[in-house]
Amino acid sequence: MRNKAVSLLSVPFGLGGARQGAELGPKVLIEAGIVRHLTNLNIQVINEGEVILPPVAAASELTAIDTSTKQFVSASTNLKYLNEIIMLNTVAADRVSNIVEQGHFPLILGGDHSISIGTIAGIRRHYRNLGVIWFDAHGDLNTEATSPTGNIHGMSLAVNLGQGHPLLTQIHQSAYPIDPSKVVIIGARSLDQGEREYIRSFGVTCFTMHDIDRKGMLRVMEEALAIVGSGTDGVHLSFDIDSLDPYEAPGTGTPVQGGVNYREAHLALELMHESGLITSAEFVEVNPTLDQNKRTVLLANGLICSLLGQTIL
Ligand code: B3U
Ligand code: MN
Ligand code: MN
Repeated sequence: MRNKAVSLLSVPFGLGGARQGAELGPKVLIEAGIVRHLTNLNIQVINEGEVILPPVAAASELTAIDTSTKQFVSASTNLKYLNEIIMLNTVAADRVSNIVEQGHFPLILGGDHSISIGTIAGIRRHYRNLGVIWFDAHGDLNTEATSPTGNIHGMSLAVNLGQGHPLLTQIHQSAYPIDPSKVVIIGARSLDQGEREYIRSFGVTCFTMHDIDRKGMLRVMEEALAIVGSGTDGVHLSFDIDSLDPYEAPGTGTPVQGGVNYREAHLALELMHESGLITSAEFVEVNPTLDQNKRTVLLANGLICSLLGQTIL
């Protein structure tokens, strides 16, 4: 992360979420001055523009696109917007991969959390042993079989670990696998039964709000960074703004009370900066249509600055 140019990539996509509006996140974050703030930290920022959803041919609900053959195939699924999510993430993976190839730090602005299927697919092409820190109120570890909603943003971590619809996991073809024991979820307080079972059986570490209350954010982050920092060659931060308490971050589609507070979140990101371990990051699920006085957007801006080296003194 240190001394690297930052490539800022916008992914204005919201069809993976429960409500409309997350697609407006990147524009509003940029309008709030994120490029200027980072430039003030002496960071070279390259604005890479947007990942645009390619035209998706009308298809019946029971078909999906196989990106390797470009054919419609039977998907027999209740996954919402599967085609759109396949197409979007296939493009996003190449864009992110390109940024890593250039030696820049990829900073991705979402979008709902389904975009991480593509961003992490792109990153995984370059890191043999990628660690992942997943800040979230949720586990995002559902599959078609366990999802209560069919919303793919609740399945993205599972897909990133190779579980889920084959047309989604296929986006990760020719990438190095992620070891679930190098994945740490932080801030969880809304897990579905299938997600709990997944966490236990695959050895993902999950620091729930209970753990944060008991140990404090400092110790949680020390333990998390020790896990993702050993035996890995890069660490991706996937930061869902709904990890924060809705009082701090009302502008998000699926708020859950009892979340991380403002100071804990800044501390966590400052510690990630200090560790020097983070090699890519995304900030997702900012929904400006649900925000109150730009509170969430300004918070997300500040958190990005903490991750990239802003200090109080
Ligand atoms: N676990 C639920 C709810 C949810 C997941 N991610 C978000 N909401 N943001 C689901 O739909 O899978
Ligand atoms: Mn999420
Ligand atoms: Mn979430």
